Amino acid sequence: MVVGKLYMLDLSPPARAVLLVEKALGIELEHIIVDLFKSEQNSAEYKQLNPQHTVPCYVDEDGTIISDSHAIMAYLVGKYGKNDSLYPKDLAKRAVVDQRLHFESGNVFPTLRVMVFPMWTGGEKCPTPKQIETLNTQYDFLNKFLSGKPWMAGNTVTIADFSLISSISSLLHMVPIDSKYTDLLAWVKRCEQLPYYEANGKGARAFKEFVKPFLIQ
Ligand SMILES: N[C@@H](CCC(=O)N[C@@H](CS)C(=O)NCC(=O)O)C(=O)O
Repeated sequence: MVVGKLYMLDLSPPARAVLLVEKALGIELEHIIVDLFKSEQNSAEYKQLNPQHTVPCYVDEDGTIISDSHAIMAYLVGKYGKNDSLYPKDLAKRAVVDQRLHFESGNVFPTLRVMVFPMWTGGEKCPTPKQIETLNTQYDFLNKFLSGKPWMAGNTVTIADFSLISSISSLLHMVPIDSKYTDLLAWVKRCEQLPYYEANGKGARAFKEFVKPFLIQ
């Protein structure tokens, strides 16, 4: 049974994070493609749903409208999860997940956006030395967040992993992860082995092809 509508595009990392939650929860969402190449996100109709004109945006069966992947993921787990393991109710555990989510939202995704937006709109090449430096600092933080644990917030997979793998599996095609970040590289492989990983994998491969012509060799 379809429980809501997801406005999305496979190429978009935050949209893919929600696709991972959909599969992990075993729910079904109606996928409505918003073609960013045709600027469909700027239509009056879409801006009515999401004035920020970004994907993903979610419309629940009860009419609730939510934009921003992090908010959508938390909502879906709260409403449709059989338990709270993907987004724990325990305050201390939740705070760790939230910190990782905010790190994605405030640090990692903006790094991706700064590289992709000029490429998208003006055909600019990337990554610049500064962008490489910024991203390596973020890889370093993520490696430290893991510090030997299997998942970003500890021993259990959470929505923090879905959020971060959606952007990291895209960024690593622009700035490869150095072999010294062993925990981070092992985490990427672990994510790829999730039974529902293809929800992100398909779009991540499309992203790789999209950025290829714009990479500074
Ligand atoms: N923090 C937001 C980022 C959403 C976002 O910026 N999406 C991009 C695609 S990856 C977009 O829709 N850009 C179109 C625009 O800004 O007009 C989220 O997690 O949902």
